[in-house]
Amino acid sequence: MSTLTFPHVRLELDGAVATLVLAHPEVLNAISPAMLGGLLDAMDAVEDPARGVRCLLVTGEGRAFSAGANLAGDGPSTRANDAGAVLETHYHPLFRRLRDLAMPVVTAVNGVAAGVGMSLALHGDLVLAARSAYFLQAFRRIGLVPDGGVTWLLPRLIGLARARELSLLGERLPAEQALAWGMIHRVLDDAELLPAARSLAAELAAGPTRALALTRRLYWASADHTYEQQLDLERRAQREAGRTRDAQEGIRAFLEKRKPEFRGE
Ligand code: T3D
Repeated sequence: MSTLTFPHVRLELDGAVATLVLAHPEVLNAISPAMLGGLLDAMDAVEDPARGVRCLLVTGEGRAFSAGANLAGDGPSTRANDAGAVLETHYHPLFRRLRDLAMPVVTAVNGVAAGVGMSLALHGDLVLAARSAYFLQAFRRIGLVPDGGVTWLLPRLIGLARARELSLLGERLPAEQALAWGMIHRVLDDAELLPAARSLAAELAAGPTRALALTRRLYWASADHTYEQQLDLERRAQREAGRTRDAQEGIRAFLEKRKPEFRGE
């Protein structure tokens, strides 16, 4: 395993799994412009083909996933003239890269995920949470609006009524309730979270990466598409997937009654 360090971010590379750790525990991994720079640089490493990463796992150091935007220093309180500017310059490029990443993304929510930290957590294809974790639409508590794509994601995950309620009231949503609402995928005992997330990430990393990347692209697109558009996109994606070496290997392995060995090619 090797580790790359960036401002308030650590990238742990273990085989085909990259674990992106938000690493500013003194402020519950609140996201500052410096951390955002670190995250974007870490994404360059994740996407570097030479590193062979086939699954990204995102988690936080210490007792939080992330408390959202860092309200100290050069946080939104000191950008009163345009608290939205940093969205355009930093957050949106990061979230678009996560959306377009050519591999599955797992998020392991190890504690509070508040504000834009909750938005980040929900960008996982699979969201795992510790039993003690909770989600918080903290924005309204400081007079800001939900951001980081969460007003697009939340209604699609849990329905408009629940999304509105979470954002307007700013009440804690415990992990178990988030699971019951279908917002996240698994809740684990706190000590089990990281081992379970790593094991799931390793399983995904050993999968047919190009087909998995196309699959996540299909689901991201589906929310804005008609049925006919989606049929067309599926057809084009299937043509691409069918040409991969992994598809040939998958079919051959099925016929030979053995486990396929996918290489992400
Ligand atoms: O321009 C832009 O950036 C626009 C983008 C905005 C997007 C957003 O995300 S807005 C929402 C920002 N986040 C919040 O409003 C949440 C603020 N934090 C909290 O409400 C609480 O900390 C939590 C409910 C998340 C956790 O509470 P608790 O009691 O477990 O911990 P704590 O004692 O409040 O926090 C521990 C430390 O972390 C504390 O520092 P200290 O006293 O030990 O020196 C606290 O100040 C610090 N901390 C927590 N959250 C933030 C933070 N420091 C800076 N920014 C934070 N967001």
